[in-house]
Amino acid sequence: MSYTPEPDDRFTFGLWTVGWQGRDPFGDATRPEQDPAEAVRRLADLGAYGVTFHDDDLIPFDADQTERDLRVKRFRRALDDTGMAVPMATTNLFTHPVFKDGAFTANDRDVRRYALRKTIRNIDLAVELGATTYVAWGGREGAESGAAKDVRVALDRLKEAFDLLAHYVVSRGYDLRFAIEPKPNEPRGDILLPTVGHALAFIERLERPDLFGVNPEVGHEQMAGLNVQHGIAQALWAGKLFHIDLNGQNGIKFDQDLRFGAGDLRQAFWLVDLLESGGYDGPRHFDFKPSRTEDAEGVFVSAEACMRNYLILKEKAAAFRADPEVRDALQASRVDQLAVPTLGTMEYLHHLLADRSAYEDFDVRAAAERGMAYERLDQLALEHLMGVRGAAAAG
Ligand SMILES: [Mn+2]
Repeated sequence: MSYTPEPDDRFTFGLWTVGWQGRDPFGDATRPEQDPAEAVRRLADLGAYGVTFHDDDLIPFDADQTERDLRVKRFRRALDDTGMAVPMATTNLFTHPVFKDGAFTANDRDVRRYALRKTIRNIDLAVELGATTYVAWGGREGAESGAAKDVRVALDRLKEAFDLLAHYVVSRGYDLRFAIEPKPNEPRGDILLPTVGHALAFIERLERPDLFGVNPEVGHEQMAGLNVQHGIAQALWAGKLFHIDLNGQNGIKFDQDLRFGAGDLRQAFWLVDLLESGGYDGPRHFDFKPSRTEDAEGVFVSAEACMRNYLILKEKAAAFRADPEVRDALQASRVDQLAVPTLGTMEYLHHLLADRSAYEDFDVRAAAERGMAYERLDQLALEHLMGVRGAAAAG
């Protein structure tokens, strides 16, 4: 296998990823500004399927209508020339100082009204360009101190904003769903809806929960010390994995946004295994920051590596699943037995209560003595990942 991406692999990149100039809290930009149309062409050459954007990635915040039209036209021409898609778009509600206390949950009401209008304006453009998913990352929706934000009231305002946006999309007849992106902190000290679990619970309180899912980011879950595979499995289980942000992170520290495959490689392996077998059919979207040590060419080396690493892990996961020894190990660990309902068909609670073999006559000691044989199973996975097994199984 050559690990060369093709549009059918559905790899997408945010314009802000390869376009990141390397500005961080301690240093200036290390790379020149990038033309979005050029980014589209370069990514298409590498075999990507599409790009995604924040309004401000494409059109400068203070552009007038003429400049706006010109920029959109240039971008659209690049899309048409390359056949690249725009499956998702989002709003920048965090860079401009007006959003320093948040957007939909800013204490200032006029800021909240402005944020809604800015979002709706970009929803129109997103739909025009063919997007069917609209991501909402509330990086500034949070606080640094306890008295600054009444969180219950802030959640009322967040619900109000999402209910209004859903109403807008339905009233315009748009084929567009929202994907809420959780993050525990950064840039705010603490951000609202910090994990996939918080977001899933919030969605059920909205007027149109069917229009809302999640956009988990690998690194954001790992910043909270969580198992990203577990979070994404629960989103899939809830039918809410509308989109995904793939990148890399090394444990609980600042948001590293490493290329996919860097950081926690074992979690990346299990994540690809899950995405490829768990019924996710959306884009494989990369949201990373090419290290600011790289020049304009290094950015695309990094982008290409994201796709390559995904394809390598996809092959490794398939080889793991096809390995006869793994199948034996899975059986020895009784992994298949978890799929058997705990009560039989036509068995009810009163049967369980009357079943002496379930309790009175149950050999607790013997059951406690059974080993689960997970170490052998996990070692097989690790050996596939390390490349010392699997050539035969894959070939
Ligand atoms: Mn991130």
